[in-house]
Amino acid sequence: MKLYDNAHAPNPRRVRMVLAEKAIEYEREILDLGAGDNLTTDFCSKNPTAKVPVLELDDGLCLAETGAICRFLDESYPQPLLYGSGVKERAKIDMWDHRMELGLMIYAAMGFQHTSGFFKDRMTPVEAWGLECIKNFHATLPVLEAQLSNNEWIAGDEFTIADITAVCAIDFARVLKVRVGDEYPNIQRWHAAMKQRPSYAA
Ligand SMILES: N[C@@H](CCC(=O)N[C@@H](CS)C(=O)NCC(=O)O)C(=O)O
Repeated sequence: MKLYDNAHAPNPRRVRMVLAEKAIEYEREILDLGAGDNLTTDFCSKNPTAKVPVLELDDGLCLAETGAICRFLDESYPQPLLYGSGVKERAKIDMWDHRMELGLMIYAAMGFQHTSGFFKDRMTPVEAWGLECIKNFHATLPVLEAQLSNNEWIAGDEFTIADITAVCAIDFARVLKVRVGDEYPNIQRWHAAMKQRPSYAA
């Protein structure tokens, strides 16, 4: 399988971390997003929304949307299981993964796109919206802090996909000068644990 990737973007990193957790071998093609490598006809035939990541399987099927790719990998390579087992556990993991995606990842991405102008050749940045997104990102941190004050990992006792989604969003938010300060000791404790995992370097 082949991953269409970018080293700085947070969503492809989620997929790389899942691949690393499961020790899956894959080919990698790095796209320069600033130069518009993702806007070519060839790449858009793999993903009509012109975004990375895309995972191209050996039979030619191209999967896009990070959550769909990660779930596909989890079901195809269940060791270690990142989306849980059993109806309730899976729902709880999904709930936290969605909270991390909607409350951190999307706001970090929108904050970046609308305040940096990095993609102004292909979108209209609205700075006020970008600043609002950064505010909303900050508003999710107390929710995460409370959860981690009672749980080792975001969805409970086990490391899951929600931890991967959250760490990719939080690390990416550094570009917005967002730091997880001392008012969030449990997020700091969790982040230090994330750094210990070999997949963190993916
Ligand atoms: N909903 C998509 C979002 C993917 C996405 O926003 N990818 C960004 C990098 S993290 C991208 O390719 N941006 C290039 C562009 O907007 O031109 C997913 O979950 O995979």
